[in-house]
Amino acid sequence: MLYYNLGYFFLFCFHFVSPVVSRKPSLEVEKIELPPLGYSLDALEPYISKEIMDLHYHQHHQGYVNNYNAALDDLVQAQSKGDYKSIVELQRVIAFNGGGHINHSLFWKNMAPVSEGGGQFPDLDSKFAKLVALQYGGFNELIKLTNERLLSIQGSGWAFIVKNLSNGGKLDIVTTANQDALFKPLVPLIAIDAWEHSYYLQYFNQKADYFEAIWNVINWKEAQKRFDSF
Ligand code: MN3
Repeated sequence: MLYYNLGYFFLFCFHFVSPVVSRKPSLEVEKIELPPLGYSLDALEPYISKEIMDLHYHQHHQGYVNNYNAALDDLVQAQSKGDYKSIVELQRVIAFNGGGHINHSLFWKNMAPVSEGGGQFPDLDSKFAKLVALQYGGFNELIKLTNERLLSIQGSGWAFIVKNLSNGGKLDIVTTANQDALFKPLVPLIAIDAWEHSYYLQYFNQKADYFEAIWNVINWKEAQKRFDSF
């Protein structure tokens, strides 16, 4: 009789204890969204066509957002099953699509229509402009060097003008492959997309022309703001 009662007692306890020891996922995941563009799709013409902007923003960037969010859901599932191979694989998917989201979010913000200051260099008395002058001789020289780095990218990638916090806040030009994003101590001030999808519809195989043209719509004010805030 005693064993009978103890059995029920343990069953009773297990009922309350079991949720605590279960392997149900408890990860809270934050989904990402396509950020607002801040200007109309044709606002960067004639330098970047409306068709490119439409495809690039609504299809490519939205695709990175969707893939990232879907991979997060899959990651929760993989964790609940203890499926470590899927966990490792999904981290690659998350890094690629999350990097795409980070890079494109910066890219849209560091461009502006000509009517809203696109292509205008910052005030030459600003700290940012003085450092550009000191390190490179001026903005046109910095652009020339950045374009050389852009042309050196094989396959898909990005070029960035960065503030390097580990080097006393000096400027540098950095390239990455695929959708690799930058993290501290490198603070990207300007990101230029060198993927074919960013120019091919308009410039075809003449990517040097795209790299020349894009500086007409670079938002140097945004770059200066980022420079001053880090
Ligand atoms: Mn792109």
